[in-house]
Amino acid sequence: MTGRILRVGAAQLGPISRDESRTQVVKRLTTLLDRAADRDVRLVAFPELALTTFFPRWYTEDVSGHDHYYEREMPSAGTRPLFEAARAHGIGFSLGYAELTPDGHRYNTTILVDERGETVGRYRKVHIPGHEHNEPWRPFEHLERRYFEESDEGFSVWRAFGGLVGLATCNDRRWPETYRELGLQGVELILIGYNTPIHYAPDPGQNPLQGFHNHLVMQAGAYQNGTWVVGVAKGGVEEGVESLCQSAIIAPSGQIVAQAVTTGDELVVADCDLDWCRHYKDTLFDFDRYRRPEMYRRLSNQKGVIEPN
Ligand code: ING
Repeated sequence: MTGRILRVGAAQLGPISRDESRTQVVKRLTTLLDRAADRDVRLVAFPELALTTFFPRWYTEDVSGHDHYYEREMPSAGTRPLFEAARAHGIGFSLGYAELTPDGHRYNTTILVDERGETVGRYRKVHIPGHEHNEPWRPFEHLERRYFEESDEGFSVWRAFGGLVGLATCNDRRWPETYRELGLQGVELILIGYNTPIHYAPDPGQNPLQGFHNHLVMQAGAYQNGTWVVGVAKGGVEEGVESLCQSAIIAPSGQIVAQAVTTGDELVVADCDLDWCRHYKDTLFDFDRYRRPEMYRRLSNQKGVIEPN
């Protein structure tokens, strides 16, 4: 490869228990950063909600019942050691966490931090899956729609690490709109953290397909937009809930070039040639030449299905 090579690490996390402290978790994150430094990695992607257990699996009467899982400032005393370790190594990172804003808004947030330890981007999750109210019939809940607001800030791409980097989170990866919104900004690398339970209560028939669907959507998104995609899990059996791992680094061709082989803390590394994107952006997916937005009016004007009469 002769282009702009960016060595990327997907820092997969195994389970985080409900009472694991920020200090204990940050120690795990800095250990993965140390491993990344040993392998000359320049950018590390951490999962969604990487500082705590996936707390939306439990219902609380008062929405503020989980507020101790949120960050009111970033970095904070508990997370500053992560920023300091990254800066010391000269490594950038993305980090997913629960954000509680000073005016009381709750978001499922991911930040992009450069090699100097400066936050260069922030993304708040757009597609919030699951349900809003207590559904005790489930073996575990998926109350993201109770504990996080849908972001109205949309999808952004930042110039960083010698390329064009975008962020998305978990359920976002299942929606083609996510990748195209980033693709129309020229994105060359999309970092996506996820927490995905294997059991899908509304349709358990999907359970054996979780791994297939996980890679399917990210490989499609990569190929159809000529971009690298890094999917990084927090998985394993977390508080009794089996969650998908299979973190993967996917090339603009849609090929998986590296993937996790464990269900624990694991660093998956690949050399991402950002110039590889041009092979697709300048040919098959030359958007300016081939797209027909005047034919796609439904895509941005219609929410649900409207069938013909
Ligand atoms: N998790 C899940 C995801 O989209 C989910 C929600 C679980 C969807 C299982 C389908 C099956 O991967 C988050 N956090 O969005």
